[in-house]
Amino acid sequence: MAIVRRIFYKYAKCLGLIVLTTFFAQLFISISFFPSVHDNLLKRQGYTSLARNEADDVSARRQGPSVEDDEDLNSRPHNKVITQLRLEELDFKPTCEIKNREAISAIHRAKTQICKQQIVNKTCLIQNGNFYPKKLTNHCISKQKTYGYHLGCYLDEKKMRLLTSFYGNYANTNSPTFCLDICVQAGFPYAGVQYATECFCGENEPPATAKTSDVSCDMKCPGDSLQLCGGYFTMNVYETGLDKFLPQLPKNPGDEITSVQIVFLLTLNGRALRQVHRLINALYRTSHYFYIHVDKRQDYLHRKLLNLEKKFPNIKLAKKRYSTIWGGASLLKMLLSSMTDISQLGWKWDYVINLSESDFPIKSLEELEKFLSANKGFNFVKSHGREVQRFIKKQGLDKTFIECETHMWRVGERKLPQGIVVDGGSDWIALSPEFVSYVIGKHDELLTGLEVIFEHTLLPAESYFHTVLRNSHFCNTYVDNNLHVTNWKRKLGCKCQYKHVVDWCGCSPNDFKTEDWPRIQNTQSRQLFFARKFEPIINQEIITRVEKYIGYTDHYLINNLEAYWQNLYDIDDLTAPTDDTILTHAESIVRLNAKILSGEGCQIQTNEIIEVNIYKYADVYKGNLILHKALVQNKEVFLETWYKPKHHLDLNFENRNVDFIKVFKVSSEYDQKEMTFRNLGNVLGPLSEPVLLYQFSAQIDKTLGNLTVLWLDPAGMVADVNIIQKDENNLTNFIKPTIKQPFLPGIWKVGLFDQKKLIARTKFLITPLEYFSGKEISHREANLVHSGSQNSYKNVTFTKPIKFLPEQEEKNLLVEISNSNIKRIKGDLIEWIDSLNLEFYNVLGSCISNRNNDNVSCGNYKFQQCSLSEWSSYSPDPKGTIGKVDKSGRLKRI
Ligand SMILES: *[C@@H]1O[C@H](CO)[C@@H](O)[C@H](O)[C@H]1NC(C)=O
Ligand SMILES: *[C@@H]1O[C@H](CO)[C@@H](O)[C@H](O)[C@H]1NC(C)=O
Ligand SMILES: *[C@@H]1O[C@H](CO)[C@@H](O)[C@H](O)[C@H]1NC(C)=O
Ligand SMILES: *[C@@H]1O[C@H](CO)[C@@H](O)[C@H](O)[C@H]1NC(C)=O
Ligand SMILES: *[C@@H]1O[C@H](CO)[C@@H](O)[C@H](O)[C@H]1NC(C)=O
Ligand SMILES: CC(=O)N[C@H]1CO[C@H](CO)[C@@H](O)[C@@H]1O
Repeated sequence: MAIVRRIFYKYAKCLGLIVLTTFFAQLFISISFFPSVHDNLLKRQGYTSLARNEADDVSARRQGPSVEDDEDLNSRPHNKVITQLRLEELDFKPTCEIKNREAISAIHRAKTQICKQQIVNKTCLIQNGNFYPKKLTNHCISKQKTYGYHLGCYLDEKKMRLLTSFYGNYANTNSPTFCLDICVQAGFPYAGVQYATECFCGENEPPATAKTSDVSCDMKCPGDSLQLCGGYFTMNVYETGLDKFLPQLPKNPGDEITSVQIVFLLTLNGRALRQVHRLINALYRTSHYFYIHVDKRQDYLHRKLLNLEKKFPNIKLAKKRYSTIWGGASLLKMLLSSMTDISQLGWKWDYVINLSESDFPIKSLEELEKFLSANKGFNFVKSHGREVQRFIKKQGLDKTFIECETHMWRVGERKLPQGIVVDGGSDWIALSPEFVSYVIGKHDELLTGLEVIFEHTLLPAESYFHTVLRNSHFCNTYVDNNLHVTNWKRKLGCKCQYKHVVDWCGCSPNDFKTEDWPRIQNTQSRQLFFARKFEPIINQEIITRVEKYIGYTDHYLINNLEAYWQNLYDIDDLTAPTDDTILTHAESIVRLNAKILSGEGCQIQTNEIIEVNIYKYADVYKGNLILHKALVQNKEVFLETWYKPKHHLDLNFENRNVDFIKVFKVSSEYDQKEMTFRNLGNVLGPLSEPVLLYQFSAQIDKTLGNLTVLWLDPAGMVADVNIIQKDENNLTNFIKPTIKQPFLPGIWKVGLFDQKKLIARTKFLITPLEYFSGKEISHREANLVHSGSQNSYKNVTFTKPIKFLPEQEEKNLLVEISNSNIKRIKGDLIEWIDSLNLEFYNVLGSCISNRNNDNVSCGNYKFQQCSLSEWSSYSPDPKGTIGKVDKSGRLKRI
């Protein structure tokens, strides 16, 4: 049981990693374009032919980019539809009878009883009808207009509609109140009902000349038979009580700067420490402040940044840390808690700006200061700019979500309260201290009500601040600009990639790469000061280019400007004891290095692994670096060993032209959005999730039929078969085999076949584990994780023998070896591990780090000082290191 639990833990951790790499990903559900009401109305062929039996929702008309499939997925119930709660799976008695199918599905999918109980409890409260507020007060109401005031019956015209901002057709529910609610929600001053089922909203009062006798508005409302809902081309028009909403337009600054002090609220995740340093270098002035929240699970980043607090009085790290998930309700909790903290630090500031490790300024800080100093008191948020009902649907605001087990469970529909405007969009913000102090201060009924709603909202940070702004007395400080440009590529970014953390399909923007440069350049004359996302592990050149663009002139002085290092493993990580695969792997590489040195007459003894770093140069992966302790000539020193995976792609069998195959490779942590593996060193263990990536060039042989992929396990068994349909017109794709964990350790082969002919072949290593949960693996554990999962293999038989498959005799041998491998532990196991790694990795060199900065000769080998080895993580990296404060209050890198 313990083992199973540990495997599960490890598995959950892998998942977590994948989540995290893509996590601070923009939290933004894509919104598809909704054609203006006007277009729609003009498009219809005459009024009466309007499709009156269309779904009870305006969003039935669809248009626009890649989000459509998302919506389908979002409205689909999860897994098999279960209509009754299986009480026998619960160790508690539900407080009510749960009828909602989404809630039932969530309760069954949740793993722990405590989470199940939480979902049950909330669902019961919601079912009772007293959970959410039914009505909230909007404090941004008009002095002249009154909610529900009937202006009269007006004549409408087919060519010139009276109210043009929204149109919806509600065959069962329409009524003046129903329509008024919709128009209030969207923030419009006028609502009108027509032809019984139609609801219109508008910004401008209909002309008095269109007014007609009330008897012309004579159709009963489907949602309330006591009320009238206009007639044939006649409309009952009402006031919503709101004024026409106009966001503020920020001033363009003059040349004078009145002083402005900014709090940069950095909410960080991941391990890109050097990039965080680079960002702080770019934004630092002694007059500004940094408040840093590091995700609770990211102890590496947190540990490394803690030093800054001691060095700089204007940098503080959040003490209360949250584990936030993509789209999770905890995100808003974290932001509000951070803002509360900020307000108690005694800092004097004019703006708080929210940034992550993947943001970077695209204008000089002086330009931002000028701009903000000219616009003090405003609040910067970006609205979705679409039709509100559609936004609510896309964003899932009309659904209840409950966060537990680091998952957002969808448990059913809800009705948003009457009376308030619903707004949202991007979750990148710049807020004034007055507004922040209102939000975190003594709660009025509006804030308390919104709190209940947003604690159960997907992507809360994308709507909360917008909605509070629009409904509070701060509504006239609203600026529709988040100061950010975001690299949306929805085709790549909207792949439902967060399904394992939320019951929803979300989108994420892409990283900027060198080729996206024009997009940044185009922002020059616009009031945009930051861009996202930037990830040096994907592309660093663009960051250097942006720096130059915003006025950096020191690049020629910066050592290793094109190098990038990112930590993968650190001995002090809280999770280090369970990094069994990477630890097993790193120790083996280090032994391999000792063997090579021994061949040079240099005997060393290797000791514990301190760090593993990824090393890239000029955006090309150059290998991994392992920092470890060792005894060299009986002195304990630090060595850093540089190594790289070998390539394993065989093409050109039988002289066929297969030049079209550009990539045919297995690794793990494939990032669909960036179309790259995050596991650059191909370090795979039995519990990894390998993925095959293939990339064909357009020169692909047109006569080729479907291609077949065969996965062969180390025992010579076919584990999975996949078909690549060439006609799918998709030349880059990935295949995730259906093989279950644990993968049989050893060398796996993957073949690509045209009919029965082998045209490409690769292999990958599943390393056996020397460690299990940080301890030397036992017989029992090895038996569990090293024996494979052959019962999950596809059952395939081949009529003709294929060269790729072993002959029977060889197969028998392989099975025998594989069976005996399962039993290997200790020295015997290490020997096996080392022989495998030898086949898959090349050691490229080692450097030494000792006190007296000397080169050290050992046998025929001469260790260079790491600080002098340009590949070493000890090599100077001014751009990735926090600089020193100079006279002007900036951080100087050199
Ligand atoms: C659910 O409600 C029951 C009964 O009110 C209570 O005893 C229990 O602690 C609640 N559980 C959770 C997880 O909220
Ligand atoms: C390729 O596979 C598809 C789907 O499996 C099948 O419909 C099609 O006939 C196959 N084409 C060839 C040339 O075998
Ligand atoms: C090909 O398929 C992959 C994986 O589904 C997808 O990411 C990519 O966008 C597709 N490309 C095209 C051109 O359809
Ligand atoms: C695999 O298929 C063969 C023939 O189709 C069948 O005889 C054999 O029992 C199957 N094996 C398993 C494990 O299902
Ligand atoms: C160490 O070796 C490097 C190159 O091999 C050389 O440039 C450097 O001067 C040496 N340093 C010392 C202190 O000997
Ligand atoms: C409103 C807000 O502050 N939003 C964002 C701040 O930055 C993080 C990314 O680090 C976003 O995820 C928040 O939603």
